[in-house]
Parts: sequence; structure tokens; C-alpha cells
Amino acid sequence: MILDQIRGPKDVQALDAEQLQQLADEVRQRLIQVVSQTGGHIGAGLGVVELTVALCAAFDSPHDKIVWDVGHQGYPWKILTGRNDRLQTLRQRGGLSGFLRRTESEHDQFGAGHAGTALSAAFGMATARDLKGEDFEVVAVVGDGAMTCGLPYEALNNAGDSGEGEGRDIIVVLNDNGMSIAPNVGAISKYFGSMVASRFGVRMRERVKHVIERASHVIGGKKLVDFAKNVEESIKNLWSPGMLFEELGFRYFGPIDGHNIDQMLHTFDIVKTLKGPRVVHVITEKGKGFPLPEPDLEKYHARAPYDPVTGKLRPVNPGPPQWTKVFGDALTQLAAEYPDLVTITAAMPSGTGTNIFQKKWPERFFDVGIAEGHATTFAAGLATQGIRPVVAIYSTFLQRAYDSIIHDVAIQKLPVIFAMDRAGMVGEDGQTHMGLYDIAYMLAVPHMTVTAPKDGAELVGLLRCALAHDDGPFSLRYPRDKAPAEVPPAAEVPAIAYGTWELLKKGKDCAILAVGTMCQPALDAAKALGADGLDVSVVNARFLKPMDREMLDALTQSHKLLVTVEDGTVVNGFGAALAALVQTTAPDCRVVALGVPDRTYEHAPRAQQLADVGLTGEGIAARIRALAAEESLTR
Ligand SMILES: Cc1ncc(C[n+]2csc(CCOP(=O)(O)OP(=O)(O)O)c2C)c(N)n1
Repeated sequence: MILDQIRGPKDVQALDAEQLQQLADEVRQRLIQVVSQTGGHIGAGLGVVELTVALCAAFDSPHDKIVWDVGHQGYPWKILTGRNDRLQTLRQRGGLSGFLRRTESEHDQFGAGHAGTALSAAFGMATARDLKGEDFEVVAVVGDGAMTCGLPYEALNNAGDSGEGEGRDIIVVLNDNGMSIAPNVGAISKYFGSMVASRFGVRMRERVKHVIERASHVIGGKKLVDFAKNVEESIKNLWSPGMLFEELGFRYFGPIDGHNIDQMLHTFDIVKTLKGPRVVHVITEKGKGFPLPEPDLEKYHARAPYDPVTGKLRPVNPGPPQWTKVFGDALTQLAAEYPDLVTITAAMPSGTGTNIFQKKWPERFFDVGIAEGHATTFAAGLATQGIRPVVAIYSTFLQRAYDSIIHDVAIQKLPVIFAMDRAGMVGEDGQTHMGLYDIAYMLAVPHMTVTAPKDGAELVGLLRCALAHDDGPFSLRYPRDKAPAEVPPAAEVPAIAYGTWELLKKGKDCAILAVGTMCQPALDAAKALGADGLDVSVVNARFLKPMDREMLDALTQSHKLLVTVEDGTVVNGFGAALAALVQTTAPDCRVVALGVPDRTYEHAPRAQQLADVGLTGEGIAARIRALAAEESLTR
């Protein structure tokens, strides 16, 4: 095994062409084996095995800075940069992250998890290098999916016209596999496709250019040279696949085969001798070598543990459906009743469950690419015309759209519905994907209704309520988890009355106000506390904004202590908002906010993450027991 001798890129640089190919084969097998146990992002990594080998061989990391966009394709990078022995700990508590992180290795130049940041970060590094008079290459590896984000274009715009003369030295490797998580969408993606199709055109252009140059030398004369230049320009316009980049000040190379290590090394050698902004366009196949009998492109983007020989998923215990499916089914059914309802996803049809809707209502479904800000403002535009858009975006990715939410939706009081999946502790994807901030950021948005269902039926009821509410935006949040129970058909579920809480258990000593999926642990805690002689009320605070003032006033009159429980940051969360209100309405009543303390959280199973911060029945009971002793609540 060559892989056993690889401690880092230096060892890769010592290999000959044949050994590099063998190394790539071994890395691919290692990936398939390990991820079959751990689960994880397998497709993107398999697609860049040869590219990773070539980058390690052609560049001198960590002296040269290789910046991977998203980082989910970084498993082969981890294998070749000294982390192969820990690969089986991927995405587990205390183990390697599923993404690249500066704290994990000196070869990880920039942490990521969200798409589209590599070009900007790499350009920052290139600029810092020049400011400090240092000398190294900076390479940003960006997928075609990430090129549907806006951020890379801001970086291209900046980098393509930078520095002295030709512009700052930066290399962009465009890793083009035609796939985002689902097949890539949009005009840019079509453009890349046409670039690949015109490989013939590149050869043709080079040949014609050569002939013209020779003819102009032989015949001579300025006019002819000018004419030749014009002809070359026209031919370039006709055939150059990289015109977009060239026009923006980048020298374009490609498209080349991203599974051919020799070809990539040859190209990198040429590119390294040049200066200024450069783009190398490599064509790869997502999931290359994955042992599935039929291509199932989307399914192996991120995969649960599977059989390494057949690629088939390992059986899992059946149980209630995931929240994602509950939402997708509900929305699909409700669309039959609401002809103006449409749904928008930012490149996550299966992740958000909107693929279910897409099948039934293709003309009312919009995948806008990895463009959360655009998705939101696009929805605002639709809403001005009486369409009812449901924007389905993970809590963490909606952070990208914050200005659009305030500036385009909320200020204009447009009735856009935000469905935020992956809210709360996210599990194995770890710190970059945590949905811990949406309560805090949504509560701060004027006119925004902020809600969290406790179960699937309530999700349907809240969606109905949202569709009936045409006076401003409305948000719903739910986690990456199984819903607590099966859900009845949407037609059988009534709307939840706007702004109302639900009293789940009536007590008197202390009241727990639980947000969304925290209702069940709150009930468990109340039961345990009951055994200790504490009579605890439990309220389903499904409307975080506006709050149910009637029920709140009743609670503050009958309880000395209110404890809020939310699966989100305690900083400016529901508890903080409630405390601020109660301070004025019932100053004698104490409010204690339980939630996620203000720090970052590592990858681990979601249940473990929740337990770590005390968001379980036991954890909540323990905190209330301690508070009760302080407040002398026990009889
Ligand atoms: C801002 C943001 N939105 C959505 C995602 C979810 N996501 C992860 S990878 C991915 C597709 C990336 O496609 P591409 O850049 O082509 O990389 P590939 O997986 O093809 O290597 C998406 C949409 C994300 N990481 N960041």
C-alpha cells in the first residue's frame, strides 16, 4: 500500500506517475470503506480523488494555500494530509470534522461548510501575501454548484481587476461535475455545460489562431496583423469556452479531465509559470467509483452507513417520519387547497422535502441554486403579485439571506413563509451547520411571526395559519430529527389560531414554557418533578412572536418562576424576549432561560448534543430542582 507511507503532501510529491495513480485508487477504496461505517459526504470526495492527489503533487501545502469551498469534498484531502489514521472517527464526537477546519490541520487554510466562500477567502490570502511581500500560490477549489452563489462573483469582480499590471496571483480550480446536491440548475450551469461540449472548439480556435499568426508574419504589414487580431477575437468569441472568465480578467485553462492526473499536473505546471488571476476548469464525476448498481446521483451526496460492496444503505429501525418529510408531504397536500402557493428551494430539494412538492407541482416549484438571498427577494417579488411563496431553507443557510428578510420582505410586510429545517442542534454536520441562531435572528425582524411546532400535526396547523396570515412574513422551525409521531392527512388538520399558546399541563409552582420539540422533554421533566412534590405547568409556546399575552399574564399571576426551554442560543432567544416582557408586566416573577449556551458546538449525534447542554427531560428537571430550592418552591 502506497497510502500507508503517506504522511503529507511531501510524500505525494515524491511519487512517480504510476504510483500517483495507484495512490488515487487506494484513497478511493479507503473512502468507500470508511464512509460505509461512518456515513457522510461520500459523493463529492470520490469525485475529487485524482484532483486532490494532483494538487498535493503540484503544490506545496501548507506553504502554498489550498482553499476548498464548502469542505464536504475534503475527505481525500484529510487522507493525504496526515489524518488517514483518524478517518474512521469522521463526524463522531471527538473525531475528525466532516468539513475542513483550521484547528484540525495546518493544511486546512480556511474553515467552511457553507458554499461559495473559497474565492473570497483565497483572494484575501493572496492580498495579505502581497501586502507582506511573501511568496506562495493560493488556490481556491470551487464547485460548479458553488458558482450559483452570489459571493464568488463578488470575488471574481474584485480579483479580476486587482494588484499591479495583470492582477494579483490567484488560481481558481473550477471543479465541474454538473451537480450541486441535486443536478445543478441555472444559466451558469448551462454555460459550463456548453464549455465542456466545446472542447472541440478550443482545439479549433488554437489551430486557426496559429495559421493566422503564421500568415501575418509571412505576408507582413500592420493592417493584416490588425485584421488577424480581429479575426482571432471573433473566433475566440465563437469558440472560447472560458470567455466569461477571460472577460473578467482571468486566464482560462480547460476544460480538462479531472480524473487524469497527468493532464492535471501538466496544466498546473504551465499555470504555475504564469502570473495574475487564472482559472483551471476540471471536469469530474461526482461519486466516481461508488459501488451502486444504478446511478443514484443525489443519494450519495451525503449517505448514511451502507454496504461497501453493494453501496446499499444499511437497514434502519422504522419509526415516525423525519420532519423534512412531514413538511414536504404537508406542503404538497396544502397546495391542492391553495392555488397560489408556490415553494422555493436554494439547491436543497431533497434536504428540505420540497422534492416531494416538485413531483406533484413542478410548475409551482423553484430551485434557484445556492442563492438564499436571491430566493428570499425572489419570494418577496412573487408576494407583491399575490403569490404565496414558501421559502424552504435550512436555519443555518438562511443566515445568508438576513438582509433580504429584513429589507425586502419584512419592511414591506410581504407575506412570505419561511420553513426552516435543521433548526437547533444539527448533529454530525457540526458547528458550521448548527441551527442555533434563527430564533434570535427572526425575533429581531419587524412584523415577523416566529413559530415552532411541537409535532407534525402542529406543523400542518401552523402552515395553515401562515397561509391565512397575509399581513407580513411568517416563519416555522423544526429540527433534523424524526417527528414525534405519524401525521394525519393535511385535510384533517385545522389551522392553529394565530398567536395562541397551548397549555399542556396545569400546575402552580413553576411553569415551563417550551419551544417546539422541547415540549416533550418539558413534559418528561414535569413528570419527574411531580414525583418530588413540585407541581409544574407546561406550556407549548408555539408562537414565539407574537406571544400569547393572555396566557402569559395568567401564568405570571399564578407562578413565581417561569422557565423557558429552547433548542437555540440563549442569547437574544425566546427566553430573553420573554424575560424582557415579564420584567415590565410582572416584575416579581422570575424568568430563567434554558437553551444553548453562547459558544460553538462540535459534531456528535443530535441527542448527545442536546443532552450535553441539559435539553432533555432529566436535564430540565435537574435545573428546575436547583431553582426550586433557591426559590423555596417545594412544599
Ligand atoms: C450557503 C449554502 N447553502 C446550501 C448548502 C448545501 N450544500 C452543500 S454542498 C452543496 C452543493 C455544492 O455543489 P458544488 O459546489 O458543485 O460541489 P460538489 O458537491 O459538486 O463537489 C450544497 C447546495 C451549503 N453548503 N451552503
